[in-house]
Amino acid sequence: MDWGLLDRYAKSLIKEAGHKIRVSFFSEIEIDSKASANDLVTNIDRQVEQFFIRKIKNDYPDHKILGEEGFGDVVRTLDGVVWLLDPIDGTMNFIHQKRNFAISLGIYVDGIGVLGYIYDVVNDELYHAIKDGGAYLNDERLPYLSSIPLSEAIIGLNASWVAPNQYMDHKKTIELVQSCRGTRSYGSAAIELAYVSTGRLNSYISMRLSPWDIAGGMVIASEVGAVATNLKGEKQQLLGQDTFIVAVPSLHKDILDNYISLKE
Ligand code: 2AM
Ligand code: CA
Repeated sequence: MDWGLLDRYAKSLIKEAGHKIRVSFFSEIEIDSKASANDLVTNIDRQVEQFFIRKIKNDYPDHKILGEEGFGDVVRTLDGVVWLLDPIDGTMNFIHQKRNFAISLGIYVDGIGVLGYIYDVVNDELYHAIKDGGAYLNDERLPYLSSIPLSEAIIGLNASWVAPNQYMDHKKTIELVQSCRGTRSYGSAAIELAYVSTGRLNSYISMRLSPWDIAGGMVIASEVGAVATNLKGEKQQLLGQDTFIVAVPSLHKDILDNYISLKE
């Protein structure tokens, strides 16, 4: 496989999809809800996913595609080449704010992340990485992250995890909030992974993410020295929903050891 060629191909699809999304701002967007009233999807999420799938099926017919909106393949294993795609990560932001959303894409080979992309469409900022080849914002190489104590760290965290919730002891999360320098919540896992990779955030934590939310960002984060696992400290399975944390190793360990208590 010519990874450089596949990288250029993936970038060209992402840029074209980003253009389609920007154009969509000039027409009315159709909004539906999925599993719950606040789990939103639009005709644009669907159209962009279908655009990727049409192209990839034509140009790389033996690749599999796991897409959030379900137009891709039924993917039960990560054997072979698998594209993990979220056409719009942060759909609620897309609808309400027209910013703070991204196209999120990871290309995995036999379960290993080889290419990763996060495209902040509105700011025309493309984060990408090739395994063992470094991470980039547009064409600028992102520096390796330095370690940082929790007392100086800014953590990406949704307020839902500080309120009583079904996944974790929220009193520990309150302690985390009180022990770090500050918290932020952007509403797009992909954007938050990009921010951790550039050092704008030092960690990002979520109780419930899907493979397409994080697959691309994990390749990027790994190239700048961050570790991404679930909140038990285990490797992400990337075949179903899971908890999630990304941070440089010392901060990752401190948060998991001292501030996370999962409910069984
Ligand atoms: P989405 O916009 O593609 O749905 C918001 O906090 C982040 O969590 C976004 O990346 C969002 O992705 C994701 N998210 C929201 N609801 C989710 C759910 N029910 N399961 C998994 N991920 C979800
Ligand atoms: Ca989405």
